[in-house]
Amino acid sequence: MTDLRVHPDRPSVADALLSRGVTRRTLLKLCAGIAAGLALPAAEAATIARALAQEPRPRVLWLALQGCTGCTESATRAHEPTLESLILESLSLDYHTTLMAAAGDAAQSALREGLREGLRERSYVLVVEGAVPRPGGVCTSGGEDDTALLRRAAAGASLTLAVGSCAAFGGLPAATPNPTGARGVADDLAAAGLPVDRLVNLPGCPPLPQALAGTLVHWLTYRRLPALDGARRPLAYYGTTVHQRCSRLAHFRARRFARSFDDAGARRGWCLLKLGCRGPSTANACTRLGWNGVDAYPMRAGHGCIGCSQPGFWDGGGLYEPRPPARGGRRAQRLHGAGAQRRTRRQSRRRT
Ligand code: FSX
Ligand code: SF4
Ligand code: F3S
Repeated sequence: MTDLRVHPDRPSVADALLSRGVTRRTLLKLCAGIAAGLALPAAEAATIARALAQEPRPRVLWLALQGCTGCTESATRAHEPTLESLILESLSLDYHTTLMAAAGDAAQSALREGLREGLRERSYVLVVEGAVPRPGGVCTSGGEDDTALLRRAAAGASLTLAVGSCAAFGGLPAATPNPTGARGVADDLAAAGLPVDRLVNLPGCPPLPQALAGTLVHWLTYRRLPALDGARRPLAYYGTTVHQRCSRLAHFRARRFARSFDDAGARRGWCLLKLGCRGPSTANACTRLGWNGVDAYPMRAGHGCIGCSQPGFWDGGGLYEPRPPARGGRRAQRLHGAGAQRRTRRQSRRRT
């Protein structure tokens, strides 16, 4: 039986959840859900529960660079919290410009303190939301150049999560003509000669909250990164395309395509490929895990996938025009086919 005692001096994620009224039964169910989301064997749910109960809450510094804050909104689900959002709220969120009560000097000193301690012990998780501008004061926080701040923060982090397509690949801020020289965190760190071996990309505009919570819990439990693809995305969440589990897949196979959003085919749930759907070239788990705690995703709501989690998202143009797979699309299909998903399971079994 997993020990979920409360540790008053050294609260764990489980302590924080229990003190918010989450029951032990719900917590164990959450661990089972996270293990499934991570494509781990079911028995790993108990290992995850133990880690959540025993490890102190990880300290998190969350930098908001060039983004729309949709990533934070989605992760915290402010109007109706999900279990994943509760996990995120139970972390020790030492710095987050949108969510923290402190402002001005108090906020900046929390950041400085977090960085000082982190650099000493490499004891915090850095979450980056939004694209990185070119260095030189394009964007500043508390008088410091945001790009310099990011590089300093990444140097002391035990894990860096680039959350959202902007942080992962540049996203909308990097769209032509890209006036701020925006790019993803990995590209910026590499350009500065800094290592990216502790970085995980979680693209999506916004990303699935399950991918963020699951990756954090994986790190908390095993103290290592989950299996990643060539774009540093966890294979567990980005190992298949959204097309492979789409509710309209049978129509795609039967070549039944809607030709407009209000024709008879659209009303019957036919495939949206001819209306611009990019599902076949988009690696993400929307159709496997669903949004907002239910089996919801764009194609279920009558709209094609716009490829929001792919590199180069936005510059692909005409969202409603049928077109060949996005840049990297074919490669993504190779990388993220069913074989990749099987590889993830095999690797996970080997490591656990
Ligand atoms: Fe980007 Fe996050 Fe899209 Fe917005 O800040 S991934 S624009 S949902 O919110 O960075
Ligand atoms: Fe694939 Fe899009 Fe058609 Fe769904 S609607 S089956 S994701 S092409
Ligand atoms: Fe984005 Fe496509 Fe999922 S648009 S939310 S990756 S279905």
